[in-house]
Amino acid sequence: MVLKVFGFPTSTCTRRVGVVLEELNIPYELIVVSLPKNEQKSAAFLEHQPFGVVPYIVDDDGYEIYESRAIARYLAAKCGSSLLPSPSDLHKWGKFEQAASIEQSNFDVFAASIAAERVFRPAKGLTSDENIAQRHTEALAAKLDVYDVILSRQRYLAGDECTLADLFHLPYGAMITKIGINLLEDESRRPHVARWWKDISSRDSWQKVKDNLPLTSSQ
Ligand SMILES: N[C@@H](CCC(=O)N[C@@H](CS)C(=O)NCC(=O)O)C(=O)O
Repeated sequence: MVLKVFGFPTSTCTRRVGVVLEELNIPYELIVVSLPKNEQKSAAFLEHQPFGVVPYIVDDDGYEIYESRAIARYLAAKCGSSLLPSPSDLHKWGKFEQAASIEQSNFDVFAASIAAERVFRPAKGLTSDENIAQRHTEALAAKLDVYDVILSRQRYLAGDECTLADLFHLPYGAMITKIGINLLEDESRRPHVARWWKDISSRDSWQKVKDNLPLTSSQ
């Protein structure tokens, strides 16, 4: 049985899993759960993901897991990939966990909120709060100033090797960039962030899933 991803092709969290599947060359099939039709709130879906959000995966041996970052860690651990340092290399693993935590506390919280106000709410015909979008854009800019200092000393967020912590930024980073928020590509203000963003966003894995997750993998 091929690994199945239950998600939505353009969903940021589904593509967070997609980019990791592509990095690891794991064949997969996308089973579309329609967000516009609210299928993620159906009783059948809630049996697998009780919070009613995509994605979850069913691995080739029937094992199920949800939460995009947990799925990514599970898959990288299964493959023994260097994208996830092993706890046996304690110092490297610690820096990876630090970087993964930085992404959730200092990036995702703001970028997801900007996307909610500027992309998701308008798409659903809901009014958005421009003050929140503005405030969170300013907050994210300040956090990325700190990223620039970190990335002036090392190539990636956890050290000199790319890890899942870098890849976790791709879906929301690409979304805010696409709507014209020039925080990641501004070479004059944040040259090291711009170098890092260009590096991770040009990876083949991301190029394959950046617009949507295909129904089946290309391997
Ligand atoms: N922390 C979860 C978040 C999942 C999530 O928020 N998924 C969104 C799509 S990116 C969703 O299903 N939204 C529909 C809804 O909230 O009903 C993860 O990373 O998997």
